[in-house]
Amino acid sequence: MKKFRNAKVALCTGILLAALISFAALTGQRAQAADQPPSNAEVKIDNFTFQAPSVTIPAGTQVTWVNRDDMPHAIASDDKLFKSKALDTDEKFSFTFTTPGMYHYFCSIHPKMTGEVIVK
Ligand SMILES: [Cu+2]
Repeated sequence: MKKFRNAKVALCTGILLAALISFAALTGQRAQAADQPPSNAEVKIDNFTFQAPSVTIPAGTQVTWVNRDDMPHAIASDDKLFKSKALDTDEKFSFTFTTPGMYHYFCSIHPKMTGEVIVK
């Protein structure tokens, strides 16, 4: 009987702990969201060019490339930080830049197409 009660107490403590942890996690997420609103930037690929060819963003920004051409294109960074598959018309590829620096990239199908992302 005593054993049973101990198990019950342990179960209750466990549930309480789990609830506390999820509450803390939720509160933490909300605080972070308030401090850093999600920022996004878009680079269109049209007529064999990246528009704009140079974008300047704060660290933590997600850049999304959208292929508006009727030809497939693929995004690859010079330093192999990111690489997309071949994007067909209207397909997208996203990458979040967390570290300040200059990031050069090109189209791996048409290497003459180049662009850069400057992260502040
Ligand atoms: Cu291309």
